[in-house]
Amino acid sequence: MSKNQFKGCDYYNIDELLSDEQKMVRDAARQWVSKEVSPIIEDHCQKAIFPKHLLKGLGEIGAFGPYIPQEYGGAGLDHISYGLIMQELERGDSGIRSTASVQSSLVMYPIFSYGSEEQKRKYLPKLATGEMMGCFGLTEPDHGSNPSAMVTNIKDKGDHYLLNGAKMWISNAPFADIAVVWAKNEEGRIKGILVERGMKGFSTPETHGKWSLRASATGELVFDNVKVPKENLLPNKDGLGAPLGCLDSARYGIAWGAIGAAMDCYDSALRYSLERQQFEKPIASFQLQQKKLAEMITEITKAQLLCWRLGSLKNQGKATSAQISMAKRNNVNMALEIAREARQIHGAMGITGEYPIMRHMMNLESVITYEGTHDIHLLITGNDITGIPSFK
Ligand code: TGC
Ligand code: FAD
Repeated sequence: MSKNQFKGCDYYNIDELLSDEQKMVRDAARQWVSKEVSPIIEDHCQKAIFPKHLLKGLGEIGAFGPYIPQEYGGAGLDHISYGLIMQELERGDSGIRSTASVQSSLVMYPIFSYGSEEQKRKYLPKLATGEMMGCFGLTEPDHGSNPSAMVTNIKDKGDHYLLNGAKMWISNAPFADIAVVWAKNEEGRIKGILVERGMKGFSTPETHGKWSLRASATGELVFDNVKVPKENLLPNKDGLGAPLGCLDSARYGIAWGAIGAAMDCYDSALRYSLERQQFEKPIASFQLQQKKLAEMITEITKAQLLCWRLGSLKNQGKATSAQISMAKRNNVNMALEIAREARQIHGAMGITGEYPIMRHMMNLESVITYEGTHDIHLLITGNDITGIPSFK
């Protein structure tokens, strides 16, 4: 079976809700993924190699900072366009979407929203083209769901800060040129600081042995008395709300991205079930297989509508963090369930790299954990509707 037969799903004519620009951006990303990602991704995943040669193309299709204004090198697009790009990238592979999510929402967004004018001019244009790559360090070995307890810290030494601590599970860390790092100052206030590769005492060991997101490079950030110039501090926001604000943007992109992975699994399962014959009939003719396929397209359609509405609210500046959590949680879980069902429809073939299913399924096991776990997003909804936080 060719890997490039993908057709998008549009059961409810959602394309009619999209502008010409949004459809153009989506189609360009779709074509790029079919041409550049689909043919090579399985091999890179099997070998656990990040396809670094794709960075230039990601920059060219506007995947780095799609909603950052053009004067800073971004594409100046709206949030639905951003979502559609993430959807198409994750149709290719969650690891590729991850790289773009981190660069856009966790590196460019905080520099754009919390940075000085000099920081914006220095970093954003190069980040937009992929000439410079970034990563985002919030999670620590002992502080994942509860980042407020982080121990990484900065001390004011007059003309510089001294940074100590460690971050873990950091996407893009092994090759990033800069890291947006969240650390506590002497008063215990969380600050964002830009750490550059090459600073003495800063290292980024790679995390090996992952069964998930194998084509994404993950690593640690280790800070051993790193001297960071004062001008590298993000001056315009601090407190836990600063990193969590970045997560809102990334979680929003993931809600769309998960639809891409689900569409790829559905597309492959539908085609396979129509071609594969057992008991002298296509397996698609059996009610049990039709139930799986019908439920898949129903869930994908619901997820698309959720994201389209969320994107419209985001474009109006009205999307809440809790609404974003609901969409991230629902859509990633939806995609994971679809990947599992699609794997069964493909029978034994479903475990091979001949089809994208098992790769999506394994990737989604990370996606359901990072950017806030499935449980944490449920608790965010619980907090929002009851007014009672139950995290602690
Ligand atoms: P809490 O007391 O609720 O809030 C502290 C302050 O933050 C504000 N806030 C937010 N601001 C913006 N956006 C949000 N989503 C926000 N949620 C809360 C809040 O208003 C408050 O502000 P202020 O001014 O009153 O101080 O905080 P808490 O300590 O009780 O924690 C709440 C909880 C558990 C929901 C939060 O810590 C959380 O979301 N934990 C999950 C951690 C997480 O998602 N980590 C992700 C790391 S990055 C990553 O995974 C990248 S993967 C990238 C890829 O490869 O794609
Ligand atoms: P824990 O917080 O230890 O949670 C373990 C389990 O306990 C989960 O099921 C969780 O839901 C549950 N739990 C925790 N607290 C509660 C509670 N209050 N109530 C109920 N249940 C609870 N982080 C970054 O900062 N930057 C990155 O670029 C990044 N990239 C990542 C890439 C990958 C491939 C992965 C796997 C992770 C990445 N992360 C990154 C880290 C990710 O955000 C964390 O793994 C995630 O936030 C969960 O933290 P944890 O793994 O420490 O799990």
